Amino acid sequence: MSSEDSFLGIRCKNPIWKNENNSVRWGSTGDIPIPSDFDGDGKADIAIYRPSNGRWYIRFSQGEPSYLAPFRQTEGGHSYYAWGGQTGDIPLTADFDGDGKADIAIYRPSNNGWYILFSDNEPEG
Ligand SMILES: [Ca+2]
Ligand SMILES: [Ca+2]
Repeated sequence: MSSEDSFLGIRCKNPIWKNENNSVRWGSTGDIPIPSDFDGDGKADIAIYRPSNGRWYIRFSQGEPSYLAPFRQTEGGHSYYAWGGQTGDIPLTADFDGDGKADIAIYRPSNNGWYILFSDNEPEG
């Protein structure tokens, strides 16, 4: 593939495919891919949710948004955000607060609960 090959049918000058297989390694067995635009730059960010430990691993297209920074944890050199993690939790993303940035959420079927990490929790000032 050339540097201008298409991604999902859209011509792009800077494709995300990086290695010799024209792919990016992001995730592991059992992970759920759930891309969304978390940083609000208009480009979807590669993200996976790991059901076994409730961790979200996100590769931002622009950079870590400030609303997620306080939730960042690191283990083994990998940054993640802990949200969910109970057996049966269903990860999902949507812009619930309408600020243009995807919000991280979990739906918990056992109690019909929605747990949403709103992106408009930006620090004041
Ligand atoms: Ca983005
Ligand atoms: Ca939002």
